[in-house]
Amino acid sequence: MKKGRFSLVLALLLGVVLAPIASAHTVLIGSNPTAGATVSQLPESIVLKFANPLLTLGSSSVNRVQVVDPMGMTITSPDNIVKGSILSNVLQPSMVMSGIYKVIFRVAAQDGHVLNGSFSFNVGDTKKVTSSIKVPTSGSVTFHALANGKGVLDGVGSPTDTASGTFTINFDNDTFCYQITTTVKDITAAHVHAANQKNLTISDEIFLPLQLASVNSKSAVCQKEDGVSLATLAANAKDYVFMLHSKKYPDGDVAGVLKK
Ligand SMILES: [Cu+2]
Repeated sequence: MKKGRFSLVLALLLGVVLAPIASAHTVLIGSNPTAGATVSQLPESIVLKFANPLLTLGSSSVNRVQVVDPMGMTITSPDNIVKGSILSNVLQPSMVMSGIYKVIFRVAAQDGHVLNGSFSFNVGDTKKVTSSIKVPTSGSVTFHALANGKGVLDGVGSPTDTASGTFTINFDNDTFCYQITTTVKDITAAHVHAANQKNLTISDEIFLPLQLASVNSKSAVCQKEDGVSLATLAANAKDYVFMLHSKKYPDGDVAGVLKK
């Protein structure tokens, strides 16, 4: 093969291989509210703008955005609206509070490439926000929790089961380590949920998933989490519960508030 022709073939091959990769990565180029912004009021909707048009498959939702309020409650609606490169969702907060709101999104570009991402914005006065958004860069904090069936919303959990857990947030490496001891049998899932003690509600949304390997194990299990989530949990631990779900009590067998 002549050199010129070889280059042409090579260029064609590279073109075929590289072109999809180059165009596959769509990126978030803007949002309202913008990432890290402090806004005085919660807007009526969250709007994300991407570099490329998003994939739509009829009415099925492949593009999603979720906004989680400072209590860990999801306030986005089930309807994700896509118009070209813009994804939006109308916010439906049951109550508006100041603090850190987390935005989590998952979108697909038209070639099917999936982009996951998250960011936070703050609602409230700047002073308050700077103190609440501060993520420690070192140190650790440990919480203990005793869980029982009465801790589950409306006390519908097990009348006899109990559990205790030790939870350590380590800001040196943004890890969440925990160990759970319990009498609960056939555990199906373990989570940390946001709990509003005032209204006695527990969010269905999982704030942090817990690994079942931590249950009745001899050593703690650790997982990496983002600093904002850990700082939120550390600052408002009493507003969070750990919950064990079982085959017998799928909506919650036992739950208990995190205490220092
Ligand atoms: Cu749960």
